[in-house]
Amino acid sequence: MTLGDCGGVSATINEVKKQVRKSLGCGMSYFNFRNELHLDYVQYSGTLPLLTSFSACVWFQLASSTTNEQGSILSYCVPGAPFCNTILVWVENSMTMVVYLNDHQHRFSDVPSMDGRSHACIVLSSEDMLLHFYLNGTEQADAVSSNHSVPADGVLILGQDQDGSVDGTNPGAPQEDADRFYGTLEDFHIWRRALNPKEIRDLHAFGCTCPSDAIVTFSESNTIIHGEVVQNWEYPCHPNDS
Ligand SMILES: [Ca+2]
Repeated sequence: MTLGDCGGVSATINEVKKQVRKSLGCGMSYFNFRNELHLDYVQYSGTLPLLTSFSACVWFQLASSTTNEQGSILSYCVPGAPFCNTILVWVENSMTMVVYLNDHQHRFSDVPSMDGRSHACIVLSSEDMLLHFYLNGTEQADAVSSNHSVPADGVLILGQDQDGSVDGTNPGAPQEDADRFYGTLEDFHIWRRALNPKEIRDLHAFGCTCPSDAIVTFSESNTIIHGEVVQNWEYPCHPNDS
């Protein structure tokens, strides 16, 4: 077998893996935020509908840092909204995740360490009016959410917040290095409903199987890379192997 053949076989295997994964409902994406700069972030070019329930899930790994580990996993800015972090999922440190929803802060602290490769889901449910935080397949905490309506047509970004756009007139314009995410994000998805506990357990346990009705899945065609974020669209299936 020649080297060229090896490359061909490898490409075919990757294509098969891609197709298998797609058939299981899991688009694959991998982003490595290597720099601690506001210039590095990932933007979704698609649009989102009005959300009264949603689930946002991602695998993440914080890069080791001598200073701190804080940073924005995702932000969603609706033009005209005050402070323009209509949704913000923020790692404060390896034991604390903070979620802003319509500018209301929900703090989930004293959770098991998020130092290793971890799987997080933020679930807003219009049935119980709660915001739920799951880590590695298990619900850690919930919080009462007073405002359950997330407006449509915002700007979705991974790796930075958007409160640099104070009045929402310039969404998608991160400005602060301190708010960057430093590490890797894999397989980010949003569903327009509250996933049930078993679905989230399975997401964590079987990394390649996803409920097929996600409304946001990053792909090469809907992703705008800013700065030097490394992207990989053929990242292998990674179930709970950290
Ligand atoms: Ca900011």
